[in-house]
Amino acid sequence: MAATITHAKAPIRVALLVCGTPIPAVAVPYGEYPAIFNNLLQDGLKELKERRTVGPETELVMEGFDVREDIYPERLSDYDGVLITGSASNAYDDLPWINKLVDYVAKFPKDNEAPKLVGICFGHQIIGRAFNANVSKSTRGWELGWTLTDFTEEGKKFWKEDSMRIQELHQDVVHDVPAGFTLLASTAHTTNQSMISKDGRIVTLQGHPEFTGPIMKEFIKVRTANGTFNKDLSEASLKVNDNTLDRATVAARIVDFVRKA
Ligand SMILES: *[C@@H]1O[C@H](CO)[C@@H](O)[C@H](O)[C@H]1NC(C)=O
Ligand SMILES: *[C@@H]1O[C@H](CO)[C@@H](O)[C@H](O)[C@H]1NC(C)=O
Ligand SMILES: CC(=O)N[C@H]1CO[C@H](CO)[C@@H](O)[C@@H]1O
Repeated sequence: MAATITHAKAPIRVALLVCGTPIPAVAVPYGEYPAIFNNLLQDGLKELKERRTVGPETELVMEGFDVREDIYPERLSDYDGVLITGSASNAYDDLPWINKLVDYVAKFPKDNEAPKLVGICFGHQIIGRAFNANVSKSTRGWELGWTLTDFTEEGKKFWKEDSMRIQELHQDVVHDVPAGFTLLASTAHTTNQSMISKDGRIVTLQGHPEFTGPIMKEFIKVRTANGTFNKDLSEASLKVNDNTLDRATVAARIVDFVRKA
């Protein structure tokens, strides 16, 4: 910080509830989820600065909390947003840390001072479960890699685009839209790709805006080698792996959603 007189605005503060650790082929070159999500959110902030939605001095500070180790933010009012990551675990597993997270989301404060809540993949499914949606394995198997996701009319209003190109890496789905939520996006594989709570405080995404093409390629390679993905699925997803993603647009919308205007 320069020792000049500034009218520093408080930074945008995000608590990341870390629910998993990426495979070593991803974690070694790209970092664990705190680093990967920090990159995403900083790209979103950069986009908002380019659009002059926020001033050039605006900062974003992200802190990670490993909820698998029962570590949660001490004071929620310290944060503008709380973001729940992906995981190799299943959102419907009956494990103490997962049950606690579901309970935490169900009781998440909703007053105007409370942070906004964002769920990505496993986080989307945890939010579905917390609000009594049926979360279980898709009958269609894996949805994998670069995917064009269509927005609903409500989704076009929220995301301010007609569609979203995003990475997918899941076989579990939220089977219905829970009461109090509105569907924002769908694909042929998974109807419930994104939702918003009717009070406008919770937003979810089934896809992974934090995964770039090179990150996704590592997941595909490792899980094809160990038999999780069959050859056809693997080849189909590698073929579209270098396609353009709407990473900055999605990241900017997430940052804009959580920040206090
Ligand atoms: C959840 O959805 C799956 C797939 O459609 C179905 O098999 C299962 O019975 C449903 N569970 C509940 C509790 O509705
Ligand atoms: C394949 O690798 C992934 C990532 O390491 C792991 O989550 C999954 O359980 C493995 N599956 C098998 C069948 O070994
Ligand atoms: C698997 C799936 O996509 N299920 C449902 C998602 O939500 C819509 C709207 O409630 C249902 O019609 C789908 O069947």
